[in-house]
Amino acid sequence: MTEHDWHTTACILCSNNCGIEARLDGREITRVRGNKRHVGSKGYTCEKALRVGHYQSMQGRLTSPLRRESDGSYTEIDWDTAIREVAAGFRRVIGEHGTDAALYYGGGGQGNHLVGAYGAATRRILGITRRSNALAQEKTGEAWVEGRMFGTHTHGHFADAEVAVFLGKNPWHSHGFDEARRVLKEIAADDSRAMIVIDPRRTETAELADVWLRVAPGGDAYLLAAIVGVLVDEGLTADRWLRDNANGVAETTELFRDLPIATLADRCGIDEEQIRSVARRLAGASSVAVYEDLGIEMAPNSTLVSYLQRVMWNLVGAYGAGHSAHTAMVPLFSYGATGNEPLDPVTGSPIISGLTPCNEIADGILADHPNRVRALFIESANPAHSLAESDKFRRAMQACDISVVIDIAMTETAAEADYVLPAASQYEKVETTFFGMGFPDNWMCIRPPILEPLEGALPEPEIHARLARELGALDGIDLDALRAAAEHGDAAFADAFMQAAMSDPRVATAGSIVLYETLGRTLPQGMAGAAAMWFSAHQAAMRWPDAVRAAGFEGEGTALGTALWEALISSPDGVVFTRHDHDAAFDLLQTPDRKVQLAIPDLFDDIRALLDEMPVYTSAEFPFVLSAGERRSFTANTIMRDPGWRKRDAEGALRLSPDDASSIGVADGDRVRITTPGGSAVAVAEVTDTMMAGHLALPNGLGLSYSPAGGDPEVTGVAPNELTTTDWCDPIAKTPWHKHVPARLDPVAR
Ligand SMILES: Nc1nc2c(c(=O)[nH]1)N[C@H]1C(S)=C(S)[C@@H](COP(=O)(O)OP(=O)(O)OC[C@H]3O[C@@H](n4cnc5c(=O)[nH]c(N)nc54)[C@H](O)[C@@H]3O)O[C@H]1N2
Ligand SMILES: Nc1nc2c(c(=O)[nH]1)N[C@H]1C(S)=C(S)[C@@H](COP(=O)(O)OP(=O)(O)OC[C@H]3O[C@@H](n4cnc5c(=O)[nH]c(N)nc54)[C@H](O)[C@@H]3O)O[C@H]1N2
Ligand code: SF4
Ligand SMILES: [Mo]
Repeated sequence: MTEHDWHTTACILCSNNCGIEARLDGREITRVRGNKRHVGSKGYTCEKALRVGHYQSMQGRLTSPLRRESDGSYTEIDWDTAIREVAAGFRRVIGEHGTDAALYYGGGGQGNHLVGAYGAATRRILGITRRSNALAQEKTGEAWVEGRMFGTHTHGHFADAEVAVFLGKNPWHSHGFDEARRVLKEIAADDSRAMIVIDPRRTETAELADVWLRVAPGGDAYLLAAIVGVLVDEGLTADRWLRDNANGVAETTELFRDLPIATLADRCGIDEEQIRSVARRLAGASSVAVYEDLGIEMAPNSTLVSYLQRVMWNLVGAYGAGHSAHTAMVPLFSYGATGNEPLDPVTGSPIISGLTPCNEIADGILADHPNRVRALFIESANPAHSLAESDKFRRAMQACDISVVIDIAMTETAAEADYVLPAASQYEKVETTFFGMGFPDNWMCIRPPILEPLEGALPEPEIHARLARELGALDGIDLDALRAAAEHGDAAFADAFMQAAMSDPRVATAGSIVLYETLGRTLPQGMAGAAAMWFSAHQAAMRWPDAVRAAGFEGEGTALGTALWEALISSPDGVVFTRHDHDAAFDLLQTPDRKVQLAIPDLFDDIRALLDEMPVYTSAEFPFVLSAGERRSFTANTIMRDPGWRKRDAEGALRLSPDDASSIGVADGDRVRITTPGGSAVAVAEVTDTMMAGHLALPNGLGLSYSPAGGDPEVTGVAPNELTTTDWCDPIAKTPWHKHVPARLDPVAR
């Protein structure tokens, strides 16, 4: 690769993965600009992409596999030794204690998901059935609701909906759809459209809103029940639409009839008239799109709120008009919940979408139970920092017989592992993400590496392939024959691969690794890891042939899949792979009768209980509510370890209202001690009138340790999960209430 050159790639700092062009100076990304040719982002970026070079050039990249010795120190070992010992270690634990004894955590970040396709093969080879990842501390409640109502995932069309509602979501900073800031400004400037923001904080998005509902923290269930109550009470429901397109309508609406709206309004802290006018605006709109996110998914009543907001927009007929299900080249996870989810053998909690609840992983390991987890396989995730109650997770890792972490850096999680395997960075290997949720158009982008892997590090597909070989999973598979077929073109390879998969179960088990070792070897330099997507491309063509053709691909059967695959593998600007008509939304529903199932009777008692006495989670000891993990201008989960990437808010300030600041006697910039039931920390205070009295916010992703060149490790800011506890969570999905942590503040002497 040449120096001083622009390379087409993507920003990896949030799920949008905006297309960028990066200029390389040796191995450093020195300049970044938006890629105007990119099918999704069309040149858009936010300020974070421009500083993504701090990811690629971070100090302390891992360059050798490491083994932890009995004194706790790490020894560098060669790759062959590492692969042999990790394979033997997992095999031994599973052999002695059964497949329940191992858990796979992670499998992808914001910009890398090919990892997950290869990790899945390793899981199948080892027989690991337990798994989890960050989705099981945010989206499993939503998935439980969506599975019941739609049998699949739905997404709002914010770019063109008449009314856009952001519920505990600040897209100005957190994005979540293409060109978020441009779209927000467009809605704000258009008198015929409306933006409704439901958030206790006057966020950057709230500033642009037509209606800002300043809900009391944790009050969303009351607010949404009230809006639904008004829709029913004032006869604003789309009755004809509901008759044609939904089941369970009468039994659901019955619950909301004659609700005391004034009482609910009082509880959520919003004026009854404002609630009524919002309900009327929703009912009068031709399309409504709602985005729920962590502000409700990590707060009291989270699963219930996920349900109530969907009752709201379906009662006004917004499925297919602002929302719809969508295609997915690879589904991020399953949205097929039925309410009869299997229970975890140790903790008894439901395994929603196949994922062990994050808040219970540590307890499941530390439990004195014969089926407890004793082996942890972690990749592309930093759970010792990102999961509730970090100290408990660290203890759980230490209690395991074996743990392995695959990462690019010595993270908080890697520092607890028995084996640490160094991965190539996201600019040093082919990558993609599985976050595509577009409708009527959906896109996917496979991006080639722009750099060689750092010496000593390997791309994950190669790590998994080596593990598979060591475990004997490829023995007896005629890889040469498949490779030869691949040389003869895609049709020949498709024939040969399908036949091999049908006649030999080992081919299906090692799936993506077989593709990597055969088709992958025939792809251009650096692209072998993309081979896993070959199967997905063919599957997409089989599932949605008309939509794939409408997106511009030609052919029938395998030929259509080949056309799509060949475009994907050679289009770093991304590919629109399905194009639907708007009215195809109902074809994509996965319910048996292709109708919305409005009723989830399991939640009806919780709705009735909203009229009981309202629970209060604060106390005299902990009078504040802390939102632990806010998204800001320079936060990006724990992807950016170098604090120098932040142009402002260097330490990640604790935000509080002027009233609270004066009552406890702190000024802007002072140090303040925050104490919760889980722990205590000192932060720098930012006094801001965007905060409501009684409400505090700390950013997400701070408190990482980093050693500047030649220096000692430094920790900047507060790690939010030193303040959280695993028992503080939703009763159904066990998702944490990080946005509602009771807290106390004390000034720190200057
Ligand atoms: N800059 C940046 N962008 C990111 C990320 C990042 O780390 N940094 N991470 C990405 C990831 S993984 C995710 S999941 C998304 C998350 O994206 P968001 O969910 O949008 O991010 P948050 O800032 O955590 O929370 C959203 C809002 O919830 C509000 N909130 C707090 N308590 C309540 C409440 O009780 N009710 C309501 N209605 N609102 C409340 C907060 O004030 C905040 O404005 O962001 C993604 N994008
Ligand atoms: N208190 C509190 N906790 C939270 C949140 C909150 O709001 N409050 N937010 C939660 C949410 S929504 C999420 S999504 C999670 C995110 O937390 P995690 O799922 O743990 O993910 P990341 O922080 O994105 O960490 C990604 C890891 O991948 C590594 N990495 C980067 N590139 C590569 C690569 O190419 N290969 C490999 N193998 N590794 C790589 C990084 O070094 C990092 O260790 O945090 C959650 N934790
Ligand atoms: S952080 Fe900004 S530039 Fe990067 S993917 Fe997200 S929205 Fe795009
Ligand atoms: Mo997330």
